[in-house]
Amino acid sequence: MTSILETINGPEQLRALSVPQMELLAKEIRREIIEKVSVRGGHLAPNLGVVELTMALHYVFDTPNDLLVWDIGHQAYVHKLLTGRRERFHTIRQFGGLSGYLRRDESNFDAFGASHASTSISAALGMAAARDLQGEDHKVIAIIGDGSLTGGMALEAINNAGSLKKNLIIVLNDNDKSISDNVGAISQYLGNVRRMQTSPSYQRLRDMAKGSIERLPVVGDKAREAAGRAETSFKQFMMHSKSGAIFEELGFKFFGPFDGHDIETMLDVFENVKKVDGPIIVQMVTKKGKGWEVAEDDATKWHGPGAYDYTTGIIKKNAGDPPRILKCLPMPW
Ligand SMILES: Cc1ncc(C[n+]2csc(CCOP(=O)(O)OP(=O)(O)O)c2C)c(N)n1
Repeated sequence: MTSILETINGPEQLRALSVPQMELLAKEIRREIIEKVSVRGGHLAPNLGVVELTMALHYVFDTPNDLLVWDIGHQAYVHKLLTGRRERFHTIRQFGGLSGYLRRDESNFDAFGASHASTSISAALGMAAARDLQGEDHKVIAIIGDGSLTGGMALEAINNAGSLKKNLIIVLNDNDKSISDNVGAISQYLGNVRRMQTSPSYQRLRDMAKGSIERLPVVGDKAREAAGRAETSFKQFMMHSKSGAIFEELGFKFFGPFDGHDIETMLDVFENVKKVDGPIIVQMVTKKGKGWEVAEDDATKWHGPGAYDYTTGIIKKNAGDPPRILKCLPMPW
């Protein structure tokens, strides 16, 4: 039987799926990543953590016209699987194969190639400035982990973005981890954010959204059902929204935290933030290693393992054949 993943050649096919189908696809994607990465190793746990988040982003935003700017790019395997590179996925991190990070010459869905941490917000802000100069109106979305958010370049970009007020969406992939456990004040603050009260931005968004639901022309059962669904999701949106006061004071509208594994919630949240102007931060809480018990239990060990046996969850001492590049390079003798 054909899997859903085998039918996905780009985001168009993803956008035609229902939420239950997307949930099945999430399982298939995890299986594909666990199996293929086992051969030569790679960034396993970060990718297992962003399966639903990546699907929701490609579903809601008009990629590649809207620009997804992934920080580092080590967590972009799901993005690759959804953007026409599924059949070459087994070549990842091998000579002549797909890059383990993002490359603009590999796909027009790769808006930015990095591999260095903390670069995405700066890059996205530059893209937003270029967009405005050219009179275009696409969205620019930076996706950054809570570890990378603590890097100097990210903080410099926050400083800049909060004052320039350009339309820019920052999705904080908050898994409470860097390669190992996070340390420092920002990490502690983000933990507190999860326990804080409703933000003023959230209230503004709720009022705006409520108004737009009431104005929806309800014709026929399907439309009525859609309006009902939207109303329920706004209620969920309300309940979950907490305040990122520091970010609000720095000029951002802050939404979240939301469950970064709940596809339906994320579709609603991204649909809603799409309508909000100015710099925005959306906090999505994810679990590093999600969906594979061994990786969930020790996300540091499984951040970037070498080759492993996925039937036993044992990392191999010897990673198999030497990298192909050694066979291709001219020898110096
Ligand atoms: C400048 C720089 N320093 C260190 C690294 C090594 N590095 C790769 S992934 C990573 C962890 C990033 O944590 P986070 O942004 O929270 O992403 P997660 O892996 O948790 O999804 C680090 C530090 C890097 N890529 N670039």
